[in-house]
Amino acid sequence: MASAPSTIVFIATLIVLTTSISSMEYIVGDEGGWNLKVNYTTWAKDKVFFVGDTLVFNYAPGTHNVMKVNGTGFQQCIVTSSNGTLTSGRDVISLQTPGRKWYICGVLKHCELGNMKLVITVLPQTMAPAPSSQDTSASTKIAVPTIYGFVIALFGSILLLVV
Ligand SMILES: *[C@@H]1O[C@H](CO)[C@@H](O)[C@H](O)[C@H]1NC(C)=O
Ligand SMILES: *[C@@H]1O[C@H](CO)[C@@H](O)[C@H](O)[C@H]1NC(C)=O
Ligand SMILES: *[C@@H]1O[C@H](CO)[C@@H](O)[C@H](O)[C@H]1NC(C)=O
Ligand SMILES: [Cu+2]
Repeated sequence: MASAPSTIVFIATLIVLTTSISSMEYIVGDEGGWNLKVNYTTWAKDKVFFVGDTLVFNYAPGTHNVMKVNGTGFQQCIVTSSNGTLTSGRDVISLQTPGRKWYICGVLKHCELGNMKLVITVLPQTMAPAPSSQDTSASTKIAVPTIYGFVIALFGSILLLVV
């Protein structure tokens, strides 16, 4: 009888710990992978990325690649030297710093004509609101307080159980 509440507290604590510590692995484009005909604006729209998360780009090796570029390179689809280009077909990118990140496919005109380009905003690992920046999208502004509120709510329910 007495063990039931403590079990719930234990599970709730585990949930809190895993939601704040665990990192997410995102398959870019989901089943569509890194390919032509996938809208990566739509794919990224409702996702919130944090430092420690990883991106996985899946594609048939040789058909595409992954290049990290800056904002200008993203806008204008500038294909730079092959240094730093990922070509394995299962390219894993660890998001290690907060801020805007831009990726394009450097094969032929896939970026310009096929829209093979991905831009995301990576938030700091702490649940604190992101530092003010002009290009923080509306969805991240909403999503951060939501996660924050979720964690607060969990802590609240633990307190209720303990008392
Ligand atoms: C991708 O989807 C967005 C809306 O999520 C839309 O604004 C944009 O035009 C689409 N891009 C293409 C190339 O269809
Ligand atoms: C963006 O990258 C290009 C190379 O692709 C470089 O020439 C340019 O100076 C960079 N711009 C900024 C603002 O870093
Ligand atoms: C970058 O490319 C040059 C030649 O294009 C090569 O000599 C150099 O080793 C490459 N650097 C890395 C880190 O791959
Ligand atoms: Cu491509």
